[in-house]
Amino acid sequence: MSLPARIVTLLVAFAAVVAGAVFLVVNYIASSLPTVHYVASGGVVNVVLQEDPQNNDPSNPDWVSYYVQNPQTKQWVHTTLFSVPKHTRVNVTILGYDGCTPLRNNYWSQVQGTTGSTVTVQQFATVGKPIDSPTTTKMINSWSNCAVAHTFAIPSMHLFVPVPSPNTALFNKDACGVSPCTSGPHSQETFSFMSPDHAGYWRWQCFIPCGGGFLDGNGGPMQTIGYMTGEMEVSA
Ligand SMILES: [Cu+2]
Repeated sequence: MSLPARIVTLLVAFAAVVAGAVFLVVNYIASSLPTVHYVASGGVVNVVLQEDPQNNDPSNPDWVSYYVQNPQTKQWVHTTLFSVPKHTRVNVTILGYDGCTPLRNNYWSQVQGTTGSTVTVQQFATVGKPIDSPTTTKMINSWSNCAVAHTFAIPSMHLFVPVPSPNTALFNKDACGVSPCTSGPHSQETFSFMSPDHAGYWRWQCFIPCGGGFLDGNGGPMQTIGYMTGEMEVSA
C-alpha cells in the first residue's frame, strides 16, 4: 500500500472511532432522559407503561415508543427509565395502543418470568370502554393471528412478556394518532414479578422488529433508549 493510501486509511479509521465515541456520548452518557421513580406502598409498586404508534419528540415523530406514567402526577413521561425498590412485588400495567407486527421468533409469544407465568389481558374501544372481559393467559400467539404489538422483556431476569395489539378493526378505523395516547382502541395487560434482591440496573427491551424503515426492523427506536429499550433501576 502506498503512503498516501495508508494515511487515508488511517484517517478514515480514526474518523470512524471518533464518530463511534461521539455516538456513545450523545446517546448514553449525555442522555438527559428522566427516570420515573416508583416507591413501594404496602409492599408493592405499580408500574404503568404505554406503547404508541408514534411519539411526541419532533426529531423522530414517527418512531414507535414506550411511555412511563409518573405515579404522583399521572403524567406520561417520554422515557424508558424507571426505578423500583429491591425485593418488591412489581405490578405492571401496559396499555397497548400500537398495531401488530409479527415476532421474528415466535418463542417470545410465550409469557415467561412473570408470577404464575401468565398475563391478564383486556381490550378497550377507548379509555373506560372495555369490549371484553379480562382473560388470563400464558401465551399471546403473534403468528396464528397478528396479535402482538411489542414485547416487554428483561432478558437477564428471564422475563419475557408479549404485549397485545388493540382490536384490529377498531385500530384500523380509530387508532390513537397523538402521543402520549389518552384515548383510542387499546389493550390493557397486567402481570407481576419480584424485583431483584440487590440494587443495580436491568436493561429491558422490545423483541418485535418494530423499527420501521430500518434494516430488519431492528434500528431506530429498537436501539434507542427512550423508545423500545430502557433500564429498570433497582434501588437498595
Ligand atoms: Cu417494539
